[in-house]
Amino acid sequence: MAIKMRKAGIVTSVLTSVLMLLAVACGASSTTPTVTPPAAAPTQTTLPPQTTPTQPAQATATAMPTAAPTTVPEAAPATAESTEAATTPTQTAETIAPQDTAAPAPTEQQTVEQTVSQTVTLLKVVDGLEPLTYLTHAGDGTGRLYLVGKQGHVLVLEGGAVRSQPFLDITDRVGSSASEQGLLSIAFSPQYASDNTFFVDYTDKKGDTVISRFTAARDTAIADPNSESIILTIDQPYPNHNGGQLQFGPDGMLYIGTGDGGSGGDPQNNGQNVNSLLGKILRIDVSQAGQPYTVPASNPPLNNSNLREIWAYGLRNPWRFSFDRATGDLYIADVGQNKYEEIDFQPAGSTGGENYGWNLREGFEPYGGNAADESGLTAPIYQYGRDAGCSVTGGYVYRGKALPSLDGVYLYSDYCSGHIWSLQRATDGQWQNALLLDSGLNVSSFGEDEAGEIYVIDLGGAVYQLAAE
Ligand SMILES: [Ca+2]
Ligand SMILES: [Ca+2]
Repeated sequence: MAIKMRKAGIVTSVLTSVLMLLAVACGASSTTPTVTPPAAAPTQTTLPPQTTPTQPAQATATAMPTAAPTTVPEAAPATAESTEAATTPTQTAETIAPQDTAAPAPTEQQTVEQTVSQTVTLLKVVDGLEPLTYLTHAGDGTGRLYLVGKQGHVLVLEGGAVRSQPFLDITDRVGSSASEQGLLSIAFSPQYASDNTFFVDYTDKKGDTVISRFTAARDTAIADPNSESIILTIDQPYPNHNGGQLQFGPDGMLYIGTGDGGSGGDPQNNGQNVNSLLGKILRIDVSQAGQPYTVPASNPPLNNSNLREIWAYGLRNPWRFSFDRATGDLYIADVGQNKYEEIDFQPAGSTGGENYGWNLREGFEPYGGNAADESGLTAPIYQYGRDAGCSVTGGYVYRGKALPSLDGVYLYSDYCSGHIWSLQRATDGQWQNALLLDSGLNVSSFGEDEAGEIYVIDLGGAVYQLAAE
């Protein structure tokens, strides 16, 4: 009943978002909308026109102290992906597709599913907001939650209500016209209590990726939009696949997810190109004042690439990734092309350099006529097909207190199907996947509060908390 009520409450916002989205992280393709956009969503309107890219800008990266974003040719050709369709959320039951031999099909998932599904529900925290892409906390003991709005606001959720004054408003520089563009995530410095610093990842008015440092007044939770110091820009050849996740690792380094730049099939081969920052997880040190960032000497050398920021590669659009706060393990949810959504894994203690396969492989399968050779590639720990969704939304390993049965379980969802799943490694080392619940939402992201409780973000502008039933 609770879920039914929630669905009714978000109909309008879902309709609004369905038009522009296709899946925030997806890669999902341009399909003619089947519903009419409410007039009140002027900035979230059109899907990219289906034109064929002509001269995509070369993806390059520049480290800049304080300057304005680099300029690129007015471009951003539209996406050209073909077979992914924008669909309204479906409620199809999960069927676990057989995995390849690298990850044998779980054998006890039914048991896990029953145990978990009886204990978990979603409680609505707030709705009716602008399109949301992320939620996080500042680690400062205040209990405040920060809601990231696609158009360039960061809102403060305090005492169960959203404050009228935003934490940050950078709508003047965020470009969010395409479904995967906008303010995509923020991350507070691990030393926020002393350095008042946080970082943002957005696409600018030209569609290029900008990663910036800002400062805030911590007591009032108000950030100065003029405090922006751009630390990294990445030219984007296409509007989609912009990555967008920032996370500080347990090592204090800032990890950045970048998409392959976009279009479909990675036409520039950025994922496998260690001389491009696209299609990667980057790892940089932003702890030193007075310079944009430094590259940790411990980053892996990759074929003598000069781009030492690269930590891992072969990714398509790692829209969301996170670290297990207890173990330091890294979970990367990489949005698939036409067939498979996948969860990638990097154990704590990794020295980096993993090649997650794109665009040689999609999930466990060869892609684009490539040979089946898996040598040197890191396979996913799990994949699912179009019967279960169309755009994976990575979450977190649960380490809160409210749901002890989920301790150590990785939670994730799919933007299109709204299913929320659990994934955990059994004592025999095999990964077990189970359907936790059907949210009925367009899950754009998960978020954690300081205590490790988990929130589910609907792109339509609502936040739910995962709770015991
Ligand atoms: Ca792009
Ligand atoms: Ca892969």
